Amino acid sequence: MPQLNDPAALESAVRQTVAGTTVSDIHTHLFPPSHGKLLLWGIDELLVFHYLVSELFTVAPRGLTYKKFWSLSKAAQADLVWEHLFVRHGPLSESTRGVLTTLEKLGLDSGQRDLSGYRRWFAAQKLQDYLPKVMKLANMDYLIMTNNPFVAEEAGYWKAGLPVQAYLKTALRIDTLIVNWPAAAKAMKASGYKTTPAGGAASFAQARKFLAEWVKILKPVYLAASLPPDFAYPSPAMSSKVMDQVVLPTAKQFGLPVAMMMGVRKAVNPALGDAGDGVGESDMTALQNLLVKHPDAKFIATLLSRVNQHELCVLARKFGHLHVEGCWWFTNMPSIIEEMTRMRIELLGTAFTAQHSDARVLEQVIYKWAHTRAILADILAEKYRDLFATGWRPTEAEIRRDVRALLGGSFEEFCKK
Ligand code: FIX
Ligand code: ZN
Repeated sequence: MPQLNDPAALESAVRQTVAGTTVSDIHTHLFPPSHGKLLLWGIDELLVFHYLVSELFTVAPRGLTYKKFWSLSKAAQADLVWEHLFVRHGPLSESTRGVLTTLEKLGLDSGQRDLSGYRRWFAAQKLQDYLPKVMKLANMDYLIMTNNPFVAEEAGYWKAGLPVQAYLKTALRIDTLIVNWPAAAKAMKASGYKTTPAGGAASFAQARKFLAEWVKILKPVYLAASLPPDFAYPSPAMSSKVMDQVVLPTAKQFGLPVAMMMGVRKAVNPALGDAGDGVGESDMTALQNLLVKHPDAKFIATLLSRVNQHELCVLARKFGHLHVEGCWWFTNMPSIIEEMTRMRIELLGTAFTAQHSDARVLEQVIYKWAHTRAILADILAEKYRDLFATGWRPTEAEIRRDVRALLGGSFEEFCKK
């Protein structure tokens, strides 16, 4: 493959490659269509996505209490979001713009502002054809779900052994086990495991048995847990014991990475429901200590606070068994994606995963990837321009290799390590 010797040809190759490279979406909250209402899709779900609910309450009239809002039908909630965040105020936020990008990519004219027309269009979609259509629009080869055995409804669907598309992969979500052992012990006991709220060797052995059962059912790509900013390791807390005696032995036994999603302040405003979580700067020594103590494990990390991002990159330079991924949640905003992605390329080259969608509603993968691709294209055009200035001449194949690395390739290499 010839080297690219002309800056303009180089830039166009970079932009075309970012636009055309298949993405593997390694963190979502989507579900198989066979798991019923768990899979959220359609315009009303897009409008009542919890990011937009919290934004609604930044402008809603005082008379709209949380209680009143939650008593409304989903369509009535969506009407309020549309009225206040799109009609009465410019849809300039990332979440409002995302809904409009999604409509545009689906071939609907957001300029018409025709919510009832959009509703009719979505109502006419048949999920078995629509799901692959959305995957294709986002140019995704597979996505990884979030599968929580401590949510009875989810567990029930998995135990029923319903059909699941091969391109819907799983992640075994174990927050409860780590941050709320008594609740986890109670739930496992209800499933027949001899676990006690006090924990201890026998209980932890039963919890390992529980996880092994779910590894067999889900065949997960990784184990995952979101953790509070003050998660400490090692510590006298039960969470530290569970990491050492349940989570890490299971991860090593099955060769599964442990995804540490750090920095969530759960339910800072409980009245907002899923929209009520906040963010806090994490103590990164917890992750550092895990890396030092468990060189034979693999850790994936995404941090919720913008403040932690530089330290995370430096940690990933020190430990090859740490893989940095995604601009998570409150960092999944263009200005922060730009800053984080530049920093990560400058510190880690292509040895990280640039993004995940974190989609809770199916069609969000369309806008989240469209928006990220636009940012990534600008950054990489500049980075390859800088490379060109050194006299280095990349080939188109090398550009394809590097872009794919950032969009799932490095993650797959890391998982195979
Ligand atoms: O813990 C998580 O996986 C978070 O991404 C979610 O809890 C959060 O509500 C979300 O969907 C953010 O985008
Ligand atoms: Zn998530």
